[in-house]
Amino acid sequence: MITPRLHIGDMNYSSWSMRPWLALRHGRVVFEEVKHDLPEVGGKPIFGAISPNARVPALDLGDGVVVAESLAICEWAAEQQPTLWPQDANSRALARAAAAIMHSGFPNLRNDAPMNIKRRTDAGRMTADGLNDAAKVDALWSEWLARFGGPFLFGAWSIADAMYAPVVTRFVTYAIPRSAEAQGYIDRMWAEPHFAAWVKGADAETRTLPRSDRA
Ligand SMILES: N[C@@H](CCC(=O)N[C@@H](CS)C(=O)NCC(=O)O)C(=O)O
Repeated sequence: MITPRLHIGDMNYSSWSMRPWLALRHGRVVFEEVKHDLPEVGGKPIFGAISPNARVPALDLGDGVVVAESLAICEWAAEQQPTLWPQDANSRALARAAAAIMHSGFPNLRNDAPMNIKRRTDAGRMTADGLNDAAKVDALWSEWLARFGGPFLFGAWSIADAMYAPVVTRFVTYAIPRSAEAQGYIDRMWAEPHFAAWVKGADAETRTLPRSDRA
């Protein structure tokens, strides 16, 4: 088997890339990382030569097998390292639902507050719908942390945390109001070594995307 190759976008901006990168790192999967510049103008996926959905992330397993979609790549990582999901079946089902809720949800938060790890601004630029999405995320985090006792959403770190990691950065970038429970979770995520390694990678980048930095 060749070493799996994960195609990602700029670490400062590519929220979908961050998720499987974290899952692979937490799963101790050896992989190569290939970074691509996200386009200046969004909305026109340009990575057709890399992935079937013309987007990053994509995981190239060799022999023409290219896995698209962040959640599918996370699931591949969990096949290599099953502890990436909770071991109890009911907890695992809830964690999978949490990951799916993030993958398909919170469009207003995503539109209003694109991931930009290095930026610090305020929530004044966000719409009421975007702030409402953020409040829903906060309520879900608080519910899961109370139910599973932390330190991460479902107890031990899981793919659910990978899926919400970019949202953690958005709360910080845009100074989004949050509960004490959410603040504790943000602090623990930020201190976690693989999350910190991604942030360090973002900090080292010099490229800027005006559509995110000036908006
Ligand atoms: N549903 C996809 C979304 C992937 C996605 O939208 N990726 C963005 C970068 S974060 C992208 O490739 N954009 C390409 C473009 O805008 O041309 C997933 O979960 O992986």
